[in-house]
Amino acid sequence: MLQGSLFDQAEEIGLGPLTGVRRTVLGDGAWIDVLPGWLRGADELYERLAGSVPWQAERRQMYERVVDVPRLLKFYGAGQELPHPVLGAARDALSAHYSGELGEPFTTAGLCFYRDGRDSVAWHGDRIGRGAREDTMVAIVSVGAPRDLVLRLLGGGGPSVRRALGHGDLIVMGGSCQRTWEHAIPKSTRAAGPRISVQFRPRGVR
Ligand SMILES: O=C(O)CCC(=O)C(=O)O
Repeated sequence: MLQGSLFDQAEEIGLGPLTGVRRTVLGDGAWIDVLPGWLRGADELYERLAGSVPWQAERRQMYERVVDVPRLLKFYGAGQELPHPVLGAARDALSAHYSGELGEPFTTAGLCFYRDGRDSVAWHGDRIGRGAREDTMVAIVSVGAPRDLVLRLLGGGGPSVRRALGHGDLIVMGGSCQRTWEHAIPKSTRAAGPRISVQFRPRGVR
C-alpha cells in the first residue's frame, strides 16, 4: 500500500499547466525537462492503475539463464484506450506543448510498475526504434512513491544526473538523449514504496 504524500490526499485527478517546465541541458545534444507535481491526485491515480491495469510479468534470457524482469509492464500502442482518461489528456497536452520542437505527437504509452526497491531497470537508451538514429522525446509521468531516475553519458565515465520522480512529477528526455545518454532506475535499499511510470513516446520510438 502506498504511503500518500500529505498534499495529495483527496485531490481530484487532473493536470496543471506545462508552463513551469524547467530545462536542463545535459550536453552532446541531450536535455531533460522537469516539472514536479504536474499531475494532481497522483496517489489516487496510482491506486487505480495498480488495481486495474492488466500487468504483465516478463522473463528474459540472461546469458545461459532465463530470469524475471524486475518490474511489471503493460504497453498501449497508438489508438489503444488508456487505463485512465487523464493519461490521454496528458499525452495530448504533451503533444501540443512540444509540437513545435518534436514535430509529431506522442502516440504510445508504456507503463512500468516498480513494486518495491528491488524492482529496477538497468542502464539503457530507448534505442529499439528511431531513437537509435534520430533526436526524439520520451515523456514520463510518475505516480506513487518517488524513485531515482539516473542519467549518464553513454558508457559512463562522466558525472551522472539524478532526479527523484513520483507523486505526479513529469520528466521529458529530449534531443539526442536516447542515443548519447543512457538512463536507469537503480535498485534501492531505502524503504522505497511502489511507483508506476507512464512513458509517452512518438510512433516508432521504443
Ligand atoms: O520508470 C521510468 O521512469 C523509466 C522507464 C524506462 O526507462 C523504460 O522503460 O525504458
